[in-house]
Amino acid sequence: MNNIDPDYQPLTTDTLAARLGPIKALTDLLGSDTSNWNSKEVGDGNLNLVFIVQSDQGSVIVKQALPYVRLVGDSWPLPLKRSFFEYHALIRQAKRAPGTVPEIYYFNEIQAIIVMEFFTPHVILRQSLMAGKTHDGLADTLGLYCARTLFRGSDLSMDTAKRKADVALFAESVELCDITETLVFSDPYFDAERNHHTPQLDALVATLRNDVDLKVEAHHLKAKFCNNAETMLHGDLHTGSVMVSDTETKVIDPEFALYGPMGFDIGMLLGNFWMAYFAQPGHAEAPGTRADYQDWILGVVDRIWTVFTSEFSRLWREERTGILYEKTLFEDQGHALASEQALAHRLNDIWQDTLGFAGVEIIRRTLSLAHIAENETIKNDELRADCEARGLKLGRALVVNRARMNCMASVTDLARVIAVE
Ligand code: SR1
Ligand code: MG
Repeated sequence: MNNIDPDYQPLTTDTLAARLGPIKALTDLLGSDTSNWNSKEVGDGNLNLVFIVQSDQGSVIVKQALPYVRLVGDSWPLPLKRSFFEYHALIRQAKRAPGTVPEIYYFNEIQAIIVMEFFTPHVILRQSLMAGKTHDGLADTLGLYCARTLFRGSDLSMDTAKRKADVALFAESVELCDITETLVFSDPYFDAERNHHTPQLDALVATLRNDVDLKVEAHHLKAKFCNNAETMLHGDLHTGSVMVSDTETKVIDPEFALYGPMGFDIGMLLGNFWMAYFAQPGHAEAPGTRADYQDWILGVVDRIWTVFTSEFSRLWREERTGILYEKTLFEDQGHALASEQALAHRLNDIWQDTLGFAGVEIIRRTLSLAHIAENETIKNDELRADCEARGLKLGRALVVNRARMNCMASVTDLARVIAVE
């Protein structure tokens, strides 16, 4: 269903200033002389229009949803209401993890427009990972962001009535949820119409599609994604949803926000770092020159998990006010140990989910519709297939063996072995 309001009009660089000029929030930032506004369309994602609008007074991002999937065209309609879910996710994330998401200046539901803070000189993390750049503080910010948004959006923290209302609100995001259910958890495992892959991977793809253990585990993960409304997720937390400068890390684009299992966001994030790790030979200045950088990526992954668990544990001990594992039944009854035991169990569940969701993310970014620039920009087909095959090997191991991998070091070691074999 895609009911488009008759007043909806996509913006263009020619019409933007005239259409947004009357809005006070924008004139406050850019000045009222719209002839001085300069707009550039920079959207390179799969779905939306994105404009940078600058004047000599300031700059903003104007993001507008299109009524279809930009990656595919108008043959695949998509509701404009995703802009509403992105807006609601951003205002919640701003409260739960202050300083990590763009400030919103203006929202128009009918036009599906969000005007928000322009991060400059930041770039999309995925581009930086291809260029071999390091960023101080990246892992810490991402680990804190995950712990704070996931904990504070759950029944560990939220007022139960508000949380139930929120679950109902985001449950309306049916079409975007369906994209994830289909593209991440189903399409990769059969010859779906929208799939594509590097031809040199034909034999490996056929093997994976006949791999019963993999299919069963991928579907256990799909059941968890569909049935476990544990917290408000970003829903699309890959390295294209992170912006970085030398000193700052920001998280953008939560239009796929929904209630789901905590491990989904962290898993997608780590899966994208592991794919960037395996893609480095495709971006190396000369063979073998990215080894130190690959180590840096694995260090980032390790640190994200360490910071996540440490902050999640702190929140558990200091901020647990929701209906789950109530302090009155644990610490206040003199059962501090029970509280720590429950925390350890929860973290272990999140860890196993994280590995599994990382694995399905790696597999879908190689076999399904939406791939990643780290691999797509490797011009040499053999080299690209080689990088992708290594990722797939790790992805399969994460999905199938996640219950037997009990620490990050075991995953890091496995990634290192796969990278050189
Ligand atoms: C049709 S949309 C394809 C992918 O792009 C988005 O960023 C999500 O990752 C989605 O799965
Ligand atoms: Mg996006």
